[in-house]
Parts: sequence; structure tokens; C-alpha cells
Amino acid sequence: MSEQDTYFITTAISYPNGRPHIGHAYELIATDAIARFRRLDGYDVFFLTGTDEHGQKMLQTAAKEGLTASELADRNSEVFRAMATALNASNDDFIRTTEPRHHEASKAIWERMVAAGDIYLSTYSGWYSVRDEAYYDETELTVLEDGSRRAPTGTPVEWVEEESYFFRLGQFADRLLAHYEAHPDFIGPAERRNEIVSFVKSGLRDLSMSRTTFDWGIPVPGAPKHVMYVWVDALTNYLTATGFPDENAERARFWPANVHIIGKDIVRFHAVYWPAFLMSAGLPLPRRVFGHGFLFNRGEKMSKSVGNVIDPFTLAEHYGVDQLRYFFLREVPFGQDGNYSHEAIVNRTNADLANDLGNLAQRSLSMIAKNCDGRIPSPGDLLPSDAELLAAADALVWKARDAMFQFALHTMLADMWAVVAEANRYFAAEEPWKLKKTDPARMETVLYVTIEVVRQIAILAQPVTPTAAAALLDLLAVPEDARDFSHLGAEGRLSPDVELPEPKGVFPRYVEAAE
Ligand code: ME8
Repeated sequence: MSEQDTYFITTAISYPNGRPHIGHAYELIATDAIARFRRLDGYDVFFLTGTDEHGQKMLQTAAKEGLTASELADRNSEVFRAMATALNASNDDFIRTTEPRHHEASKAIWERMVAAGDIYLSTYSGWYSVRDEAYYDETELTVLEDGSRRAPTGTPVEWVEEESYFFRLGQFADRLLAHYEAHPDFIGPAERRNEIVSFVKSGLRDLSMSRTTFDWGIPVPGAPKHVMYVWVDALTNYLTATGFPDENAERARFWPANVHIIGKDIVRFHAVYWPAFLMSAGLPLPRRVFGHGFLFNRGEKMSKSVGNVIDPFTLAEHYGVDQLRYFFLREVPFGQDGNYSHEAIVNRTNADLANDLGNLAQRSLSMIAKNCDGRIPSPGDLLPSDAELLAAADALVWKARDAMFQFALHTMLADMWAVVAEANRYFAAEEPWKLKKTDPARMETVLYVTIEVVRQIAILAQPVTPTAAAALLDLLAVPEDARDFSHLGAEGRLSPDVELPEPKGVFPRYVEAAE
């Protein structure tokens, strides 16, 4: 890899029609972990998130609250931004679709689609779900007993009839299918890919691209009575952030995006409409689109002491930011739906973080403080048990890269904690506390091997538990410039005799509050 390899990764941009919920937090945490992983692996990363502020849903919610859409967007966008800070997200930019830079980019892509001959004026008559901000075909709807209709997502639809610009989506079906075929990783996971392929194979109708019954949106160039359909401008946010249409912008080098991380409900927009718009505009397509699953609160009371904790801010404060991040990414196979509950969070974080990794680090470092003059011990000749454990730790970086390529964050963590378990078994079997008297040199080797494994786990854990991993690396006196992935494996081994700080716990155990 050259030093200049770029990696542009995005979340979806959220509707700020309310406060962020746990699904928004989950997507941000996962995307942040991938972004941090790539930075540590030497890539020039650009990580983008933000808010999607136009459209009818924003307008209707604002009206209900007695606000203008712009006031509602200002208020809630700030809360999304604050959530990124609260969750320790490392995003490089936070885009709002109401910003002037975004109006400019949206107009530019529109004009390119017009120039390509792919946009024409006609009349739309059909169904629209404001909650989904999506058009639906009659055939996709369910008719309820009272005669009202529901979208496949369960949301109500309304009949819309208005003048509208259309995009010749139908003409892109073959090119899209050829693209999916030629780039088997374009859509992930596989279930989502299959759904999209059959959707496109079933035929694509031209897409209504503008609205005339309200004006909360980006005006269509040359047709100010029309505002762009909210998804047209929303998808363009990814280009806006790279400085589009300025080819010389500092961030122009980041296009095409490496991956859009989004929820499974909006894969169609990202894997059908978005690539078709880009093809029309003559722009490169994102390399991958990954649709993660949905998170559900299992429905029971989250905590006896704090009531029903579902707000991401409260969850992070209550369980700890690193704990919450670890829980979501370890517990839920990325790409599948998952559940969370108070018990699951406490069990998982106490077992894996406080017990398995935290105790191992604490026990080995305390022994070093007491018996090795607080300095990194010197290993003697390695026995097979030492060499095997070190080999398992050294192999992790390659396994982690493989898992990351599939966005299998849970697999990466499972592989890492398998090595933690192995290190715990090793520590228990070698009994360094007994060796202290019988064979102090051997004790030093065992302690050295143990903390060398902890070093590698801590480096690899930085994307998921950034604060605790940094604290652990501080305890091992690993310099700031020796914490990236090029220091994993045998090349980065701890140097004997380096003085270590006073050990302290980095993963506090969650203790139930008294009734
Ligand atoms: O869809 N679990 O915005 P949004 C996991 N503005 N993820 C969830 C979730 C849940 N329970 N609920 C929602 C939009 N999400 C558009 C996107 S992108 C150009 C425009 C995910 O606020 C959802 O799948 O409804 C999406 O990826 C993100 O949260 C924002 O959802």
C-alpha cells in the first residue's frame, strides 16, 4: 500500500426531525470503528456523517411543533453533532444539507444529469410515503380493512399528483446489473445484494425527481417552482463533502467513496438510484455499499436504577462509551439485526472487558510492579507455550484485516478475544506467582509474553474502545508513535527494562445499583 491510499467512508445522513435514537448511534459507532481501523492501518481516511434536512417529513414535523423546518433542523442537527462527540466518533466533517456548499453541489449534479439527457418534465401521479420519503408502486402496497394503504415498511402513503421532473431510471437497469455482476462486493451483505438484483431485474420505472407542492428543498436549476426530491439532494451529500464540483478541491481525491455504511432499509436508494445518478452525471461510483441490520430493544426494562435507558446519550453515560461501543460491535454480527438489553450489555462488558482483558492486564502489570521493579521484564528462551501464544497474537492483524474487508467487526473482536482467552489459560497454567520463588527468570518470561499479548490486543482494540485502549497502552509505556498497525506482530515487541507507570484498572466492572 502506498502511503497516499485514501479511504472515504460515510454513514447515512440522518433526518433531524427528532433526537437521535439508538439506531443512529449504532451506525455511527460501527462506521467510526471502521474509519479508525483504516487510519491505524495507514490509510488517508475521510470519515463523513451529518444530517439530511430537507423534505416533507421535516416540514410536517416542524409544523406540528410550531417551528419552521429550518428551526427544527438547527435544533436537532446540533443534537446529532453532540451525539458524535458523546460517542467519541472521529468524523472529519459533519455535513448539513442546508449548507450553501451542498446547494451548489446538488445543482451541479442535476445540471449534469440534464446535460446527459436523462431528465424530463412530466406529471407524477402515484403513492408517496412521507415517513419513508419514498414513492411506491400500487403493487407494493397493502390495503387495510378501512381501505387505507400501507407501504411495505408499514408506513401510511398518500396520493400525489403534480408536475414533476423525471429521471430515466428505466434506461439504467442493464448497466446497473452489469455493474453488480462485475463488482460482486458492490452491495453487502449477500442478502441485500440478492434483493437489489431481483428488484432491478423486475424492471425499473423512471423516478420522480422534484416536488412542486412545497418549497423546503433545493430549487431545481432553471425551474424555481420545483424543489429537488429530498433523496436526490440527500445522496449528493457524499460528493458535496469532497468539494464537488470543484475538481481541485483539497478533498476531491477522496471520490469515489470506498464505502457507504447505511441501514438495510435504504439500500435501494444507495445501490440503485445513487449509482444511476452518478452514471448519468459521468462520475465514478462508490466502491461499496453496506447495509447493516436494525437494532431492537428487547422490550424489557433496561435498568432498575435508571428506568428505560434507550437514549444513546444516557446509555453511553450509564454503561460507559467504550463499553457501549464494544457491546454493539461484539454482540451483533454486523449486517444482521440485533437486540440489546440491560442484561446483555452488563454480561458482555463485564465478562469480556472487565474480566477477560481487564483482569489479565491488571494481574500481570501488578506482578511486574511488585516483582520486576516496575520495569518491563526480560524474556528468556521461549518455550513452545510462549511461542504459540505469541504466534496467535501476531496472526491477529491479518485476521482483522480479512474480517474488516467483509465489515465483519464481530468476527474481528471474536478472534481477538479468543487470543485473550488463550492468554488467560496460559497465565493460569504457567502460574507466574509460584515461579517468583522457584524460577524468577521464567516468571519474567511469562509476564513479558502476557503483556506483549496485551499490547497487541490494545493496539487492535483502539478502533472499538479508543479511550480504554489508549489507557492500556499508556500503562505499557507504548509511545504514541508506536500504536498503529505497523507495530503489530513481532516487529513491535515491547522493549525490556522500560519503566512502567503505576498499574490501574481500565475497564471498570458494572455493578448493579442497590434496589
Ligand atoms: O434514512 N437500527 O435517515 P434516518 C439500526 N435521511 N439502524 C437504524 C435504525 C435501527 N433501529 N433506524 C434507523 C434516513 N437506522 C435518510 C438517509 S442518506 C443519503 C439519507 C439507520 O434518520 C437507517 O437505516 O431515517 C439509516 O442508515 C440511518 O439510521 C439514518 O436513518
